[in-house]
Amino acid sequence: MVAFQSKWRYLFMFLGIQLVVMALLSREGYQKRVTYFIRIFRKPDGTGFSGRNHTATGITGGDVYANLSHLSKAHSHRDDMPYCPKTSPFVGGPLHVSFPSGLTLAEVQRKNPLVVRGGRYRPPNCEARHRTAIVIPHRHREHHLKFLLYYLHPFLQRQQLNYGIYVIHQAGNYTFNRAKLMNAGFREAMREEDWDCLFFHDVDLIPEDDRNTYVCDSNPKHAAIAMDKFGYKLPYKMYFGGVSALSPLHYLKMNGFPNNYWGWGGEDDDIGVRVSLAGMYITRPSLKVGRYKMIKHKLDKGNDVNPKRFNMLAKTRQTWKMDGMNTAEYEIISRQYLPLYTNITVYIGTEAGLHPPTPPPPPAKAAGKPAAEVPIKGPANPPAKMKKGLSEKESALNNH
Ligand code: BGN
Repeated sequence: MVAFQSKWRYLFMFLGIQLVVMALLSREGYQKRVTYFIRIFRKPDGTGFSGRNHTATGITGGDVYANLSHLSKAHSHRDDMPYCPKTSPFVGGPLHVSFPSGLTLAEVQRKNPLVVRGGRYRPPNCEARHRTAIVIPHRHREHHLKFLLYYLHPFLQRQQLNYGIYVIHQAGNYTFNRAKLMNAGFREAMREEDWDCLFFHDVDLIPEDDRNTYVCDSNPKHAAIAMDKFGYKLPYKMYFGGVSALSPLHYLKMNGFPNNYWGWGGEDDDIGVRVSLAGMYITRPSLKVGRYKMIKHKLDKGNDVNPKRFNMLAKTRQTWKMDGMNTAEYEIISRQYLPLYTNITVYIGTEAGLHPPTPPPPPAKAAGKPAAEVPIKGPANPPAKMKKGLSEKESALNNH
């Protein structure tokens, strides 16, 4: 009898240990199942804050404007306000993103009453811990810009940032140059404010999770790690396109971005290579958080695929110190402080330079016949020209 009892005891002990081991081995799945059951039995939380939509199929994402309305103008910004919490209470996770027809900029403005002239915002009842500038290279994409502004303003407000949005518009019809526009954007944004972080943002990418915080890391950050068009994963390991974040120091350390990639492709890879050549590395949010939806569109006019990109990329190691922020030349055509963003229109020249010497007109054949008209390359009345070389502020930062 005694022998029988101890046999059972051993058997139960053995089964118990097996259960514990199994639970430990399948910890992740085990936790998921437990959370799932807890969720079924839990009442909906009374805070009502999250604004997330739960459906039978799972989370479809919350309204990006949920619970922002109680931040009212009544709280005017004071100097003695406490710092905002390290993690914003408005951040909740996945966001619902769709592109309904009929959206107007007036509607975006109405939904963002605390955004002031030039697309600036500060949290009304606490001192922001971070100052972030968003730099958006742009031409002929007003339709996309409207959607980006609709989502980006409340997204940044959820993160309690002090922020400003800069749209850098390329003047004229010459081939688009994304990276050079960003060099201009960096300089013009820093001229206005001591931003501690700059987000270089494609106009057609909408963030889908507000835990993707628009603040800088200790190394350059690639934020658009999971885009819908690439099946929500990185297309290749070194990809640095879409949305990236650099502090002013990071930016100057790698001599900014290249100025000579005209047309589509390669400039983002060059920027990625510069990061490592300058002794830094790329950081990324998790795949779950760095999610973006792309607004579908055809390849733009004036942004043909750049056939020189392969050769140029092969030479980045030799060229990065000679071409970048220290050689960025452009002219400001206009600067408008619009209600939802600062619109800076820049003339960035052509592959031949800002104002390449024009060949002398062919001699007139017959006496008295007027010489052929020479096409004007730059703006008729060139305003504020940005000369080559770093500005005083940039040199100071770079020697820091
Ligand atoms: C890559 C492009 C990137 C682009 C991604 C995603 C090049 C250089 C080839 C050596 N790079 O192929 O610029 O962002 O695709 O579309 O073309």
